[in-house]
Amino acid sequence: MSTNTPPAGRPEALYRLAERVAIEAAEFVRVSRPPGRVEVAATKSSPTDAVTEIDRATEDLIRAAIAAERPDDGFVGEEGEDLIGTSGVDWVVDPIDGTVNFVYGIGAYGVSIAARVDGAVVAGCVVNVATGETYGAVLGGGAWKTQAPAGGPTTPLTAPTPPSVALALVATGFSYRPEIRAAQAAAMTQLLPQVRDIRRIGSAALDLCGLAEGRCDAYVEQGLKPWDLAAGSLVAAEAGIVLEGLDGPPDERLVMAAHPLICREYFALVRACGF
Ligand code: LIP
Repeated sequence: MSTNTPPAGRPEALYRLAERVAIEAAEFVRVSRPPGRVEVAATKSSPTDAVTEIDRATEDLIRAAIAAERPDDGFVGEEGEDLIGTSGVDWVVDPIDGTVNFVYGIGAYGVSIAARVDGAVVAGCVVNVATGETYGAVLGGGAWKTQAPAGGPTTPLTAPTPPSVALALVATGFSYRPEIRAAQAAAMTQLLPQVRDIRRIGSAALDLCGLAEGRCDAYVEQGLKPWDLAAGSLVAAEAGIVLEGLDGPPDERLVMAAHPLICREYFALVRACGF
């Protein structure tokens, strides 16, 4: 281990680094985006799973900024190779969560940076590039939102009491793979008549931050990668939201999230609908 990196780092210090880099990266994305539609550089899991050169350049910026401060940390990013560290800290990063929105110019895409210590997320920051809003959380330290511009007033986030499952506004998303999407649509056909409505914003990180601030009441999605989930799930959890997966913590197979007052009923409904 070099002498430059503290062994694990206090969550608050890791958050400050995540926030600084996320704000810098979000500004890079904002100024880099050309007018109109952004060119797709390549596709990944399917022809609809797009990546742009700006996704790649943003992840490079984030990797370099974090390595400059903490050269012995690991890194798991959507667009690059995993880096195994020696400090016990690794960073889980989606440089642009909501890439399709970014390509089309729909104002819901964010930079998501989370820090893990020995595999547990302890700090997370999501910056909505289109609005400049910054969401943050530290494990056991609460969640908050900072209005644009960066450094503006910060508001603690506590998820509001939901009306009921039947009146819950549910955020969701779908896989890039057609065969999985078809099964998800079939399950959603069962769920939709039993809740207020759904919203498919196109960014899991912003969906989870939206749960924390009451822009929706519940969430369900399958197929999320660690970088889609890491920072936003900490913001939601620290705002009082309960998150569960298929048989334990949320993972790629299933993410369900809701306020404690409705989570048991909602989770049972989601499973009964076939998710
Ligand atoms: C996106 C997720 C979203 C999901 C999309 C996509 P990306 O991540 O944030 O919730 O529904 O299919 O996976 O690909 O924009 O980083």
